[in-house]
Amino acid sequence: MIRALDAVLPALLAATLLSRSAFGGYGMSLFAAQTSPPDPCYDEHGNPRRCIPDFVNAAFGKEVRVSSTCGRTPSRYCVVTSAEKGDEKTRNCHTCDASDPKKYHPPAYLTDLNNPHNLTCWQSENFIQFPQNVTLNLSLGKKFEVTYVSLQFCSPRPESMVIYKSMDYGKTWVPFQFYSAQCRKMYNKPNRAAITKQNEQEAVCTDSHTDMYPLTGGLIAFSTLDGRPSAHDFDSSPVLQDWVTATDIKVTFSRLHTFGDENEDDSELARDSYFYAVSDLQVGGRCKCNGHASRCVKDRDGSLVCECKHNTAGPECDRCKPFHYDRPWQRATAREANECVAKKKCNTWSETGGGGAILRYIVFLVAEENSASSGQSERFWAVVLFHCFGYDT
Ligand SMILES: [Ca+2]
Repeated sequence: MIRALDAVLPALLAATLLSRSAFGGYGMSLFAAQTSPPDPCYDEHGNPRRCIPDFVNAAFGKEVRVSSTCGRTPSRYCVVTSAEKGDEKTRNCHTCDASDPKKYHPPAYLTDLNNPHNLTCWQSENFIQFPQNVTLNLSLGKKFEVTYVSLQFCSPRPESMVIYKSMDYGKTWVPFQFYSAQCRKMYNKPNRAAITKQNEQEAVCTDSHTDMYPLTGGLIAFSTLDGRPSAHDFDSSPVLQDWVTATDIKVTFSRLHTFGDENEDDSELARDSYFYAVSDLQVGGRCKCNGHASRCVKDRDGSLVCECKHNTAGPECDRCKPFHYDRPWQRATAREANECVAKKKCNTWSETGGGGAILRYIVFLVAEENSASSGQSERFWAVVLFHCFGYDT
């Protein structure tokens, strides 16, 4: 470390001297320009343009509420390790113990750092089989535009499962996607139904990714726009903009895959081999700001909100900020920022330089009204004054 610093320091010093001699007194402003990058919501001329927050895994580090986790009382579970179909099954048994960090499989392992060389798996209790289910519930804290939901399994993938979304913080849920080896029987849905312009906002069922193999490491990835006709014209499809919007994601594991041995003689061993285990739950998407913010930040209450630009306001920049109602709010598109604008009348006052004089006159009037203590007109002028100050800020 010290040796590295020895090598770096002279280089830094030389670079500093060089920049001073080359740029004279402008060394600091050059540095300042580097530390405050240009606002992506405005172009180089200061004109508003669409801006969007970075693409993130919105599940990362978040708490997932699950309906079942193994090891509340230490319990045996067994992993079937035959590599290929038709091979003789071998089972290796272990203990799940929620009080032992070496043997626990808590829900936090669903959204921790996913290191492929050291997988950490959440695991359910054994043999919670249909009609009982196991649910994973994730709150994103605000509206996101979700591109995909993915699960990487440590156990075999479920025989049947559903991904749901909520747009109202978990009050109501709609299905995003059904997965089942038997779509009709489990969910009364046709297998792999076509999505047309008429049903773009409908969840479909598929039997892909429902095979029992691989016994570990299988993936389920649901892409919200995949196969939906208006996806290529997302900007002008309110239906799909709505479809990808979610505040919460819920996954329901409906049915376990089994080898059909759970009712045989050694059923206990078999049943201890069937559970759901997931190493990584991801929700890929962007904080939803309707094209009017380039990032989301925590507000004073610790809630995630858009950092709204273009004279917009609200958690999703979904309305115009006060005194900027001259035209209706609109989502920004690639072509048009659709910024909110102040009412023209007051703009004109400011632009012509008359605003100041008029405001001074209003202040005078208000003062006079105050001294006259005429309640009604005093309120009226206060409103006008408030209005025009608002426009000027
Ligand atoms: Ca993990």
